[in-house]
Amino acid sequence: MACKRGALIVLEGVDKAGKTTQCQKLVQALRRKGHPAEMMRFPDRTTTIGKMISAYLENQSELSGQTVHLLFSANRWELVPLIKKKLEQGTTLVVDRYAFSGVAFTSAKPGFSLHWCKQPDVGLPKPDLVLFLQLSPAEAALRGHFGMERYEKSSFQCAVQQQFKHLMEDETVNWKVIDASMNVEDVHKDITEHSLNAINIAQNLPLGELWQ
Ligand code: FDM
Repeated sequence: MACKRGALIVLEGVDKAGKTTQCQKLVQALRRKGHPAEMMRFPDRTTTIGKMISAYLENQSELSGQTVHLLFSANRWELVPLIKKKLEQGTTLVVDRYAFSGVAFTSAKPGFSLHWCKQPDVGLPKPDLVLFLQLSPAEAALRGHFGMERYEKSSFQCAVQQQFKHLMEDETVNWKVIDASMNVEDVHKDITEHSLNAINIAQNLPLGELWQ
């Protein structure tokens, strides 16, 4: 008998919300409970496309908004065969950022519609659960200064937060909003509960396609 598939779980949120820490803690907790789990992150800066994205983010290269948007999307598409293989083998994937960051960040730039931004990612493996770590810009600012990368400015992050709000109106995606202002352990507990539930449901369902 074929094994039950793993779940595709995505963590999204603005900078400083604690996504990376929570992804790592979730993978460890799932493994302890006997669920094979692995972490992935986007952008994946290790591939050729990822290196172009990384140079852009570090202000070492200039690309048009359209170009970098398509590179971010291509960086996801190049990993789709691996994502599908892992899920089919029964491994749950915990993903730090996905197409939602792609759309929220580009559509926060002047002249980019949500509709245009979504198109390149239509048909990607659809997450079984998207956890949005909610943190107000004021609380994010209390967690320290932004780094030196291109998008790490509070005015831009506010615009990104607005775009995430629009994306969360889409009920075809299983969004769960998590209050990221709680302490690390309470956030972790919430996230783990939602994830275990999603793993249970996903094992009996086929993997969906995003935004179609
Ligand atoms: N980002 C991330 C995008 O603009 N589009 C995308 O598709 C993705 C996945 O890249 F500012 C932005 C979000 C962030 C930057 O992300 C790098 P990390 O998580 O800081 O590496």
